[in-house]
Amino acid sequence: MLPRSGSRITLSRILLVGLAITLLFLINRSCTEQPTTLERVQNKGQLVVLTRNSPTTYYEGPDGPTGFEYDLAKLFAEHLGVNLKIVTANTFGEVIPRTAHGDVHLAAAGLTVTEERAKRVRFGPVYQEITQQLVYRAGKDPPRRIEDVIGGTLEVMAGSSHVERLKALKLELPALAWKENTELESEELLSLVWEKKLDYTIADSNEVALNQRFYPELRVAFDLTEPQQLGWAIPKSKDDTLYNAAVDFFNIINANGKLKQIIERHYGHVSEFDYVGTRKFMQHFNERLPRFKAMFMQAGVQSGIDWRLLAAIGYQESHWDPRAASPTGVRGIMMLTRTTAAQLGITNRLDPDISIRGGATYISHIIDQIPGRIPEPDRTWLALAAYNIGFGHLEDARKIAQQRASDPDKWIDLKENLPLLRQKKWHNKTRYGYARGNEAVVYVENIRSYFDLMIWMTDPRPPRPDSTINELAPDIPTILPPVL
Ligand code: BLG
Repeated sequence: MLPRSGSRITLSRILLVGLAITLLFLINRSCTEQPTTLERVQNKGQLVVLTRNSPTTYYEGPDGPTGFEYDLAKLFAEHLGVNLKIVTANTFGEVIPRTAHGDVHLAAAGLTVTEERAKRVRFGPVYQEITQQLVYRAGKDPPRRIEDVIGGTLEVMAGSSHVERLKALKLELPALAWKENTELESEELLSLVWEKKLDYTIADSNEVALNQRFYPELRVAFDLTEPQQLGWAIPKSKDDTLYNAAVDFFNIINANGKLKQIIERHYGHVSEFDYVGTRKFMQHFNERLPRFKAMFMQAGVQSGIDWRLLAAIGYQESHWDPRAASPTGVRGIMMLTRTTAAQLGITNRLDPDISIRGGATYISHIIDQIPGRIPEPDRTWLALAAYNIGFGHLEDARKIAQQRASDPDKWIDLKENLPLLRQKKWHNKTRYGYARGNEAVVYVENIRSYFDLMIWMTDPRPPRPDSTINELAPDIPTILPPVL
């Protein structure tokens, strides 16, 4: 008997083990049949990216949506062969929780990689280095150390890496106090400092640099951190597919120079800018431009060029002074040379309307001469350099670029090569010879900055929400419904 019951037990054991194996096999099969995150993105044809609406990330530009993070995310979507769907966070504090919750595929929002955040999300490759900066308004005693801000008002974005930094500083300096604003973006906090409604704020160096052009009296007291890195945040998961695709993508755009180009597009003209110049620009915008605005708009319609770009050229040329004249006989609001004026059939260069229309026609002719394969905005930056230095010299600089194995179709590369037209070693080999190529670079970079300012001053900006200050910002804001 015993042996028989023993064999029954063995049999049922075998059956059980067999059943378990079958079950495991089925579970495993159903697991492997689940599409990966990357497959889901590709099947749906859509990459959903969370960002912030700010000048360093994503905003509506003159030609549609733009911004550093937007351009980067758009390129990633193209790399994956899918469309980009942008979702904007209402508050900065939402970004990490919504990403961690898996509401979106990734967040590209100017996020500093921090230890705290890395506990909740997975960071992709880093792409930009920033420092956190303490900002005040000129006219106040500049704080020299963090202790100096005690007693003043200091406000930072809730949920930001700036809060993390302040918390660390507070361990050493218990009297340090600040308010965490759940409503306002960095840009808006910077504007409050500028409006003297706030003594100090903390912002990332890239944000400060961009905003100093709009709020020229903003000053950096000191850096609060060593250089930190920005990276995309990806929901944590065992599935590595999207993360790996992002790693591949950054390897590619690092190697082919695309990342450098996007950085140049958004920040290239910023560091050169002179803040006294911005102040003057704003004064002239109010006092001088109104007389010529309709003329620029009309010329814009006729030439198909954004009137604000034409106004930016006019400002760089003459500070909107219709009687401007150079010692070599270049004249008028758009500073046409005698030869250019003759080519355009213009006899009175001092008439602002005639000068503006002439300048607009001339620049649109140059844009048409730039090889068709060169896309915007480089096309316009190259044309502007030619407006100033002459098409022949621009071509010379492009040939030099080619000889030096840099790209003659990219403004970022021409910026390096135009100044060589001053050096004998280079210009004696060119067709048109010596030219002040370095001035043409400053010329174009200034126009880029004036154009940004024109857009900023003329676009109706969304009303700023009331400064709702939350002393104890909740760590995790309410999770919004997922958008995936
Ligand atoms: C530009 C002309 C180009 C010309 C270059 O000079 O003027 N642009 C216009 O007239 C709009 O046509 O190119 S060329 O035709 O191929 O020779 C080079 O000659 C004007 C520049 C010169 C500059 N501002 C527009 O940017 C200027 O005012 N220079 C003053 C020099 S100085 O202070 O008198 O020495």
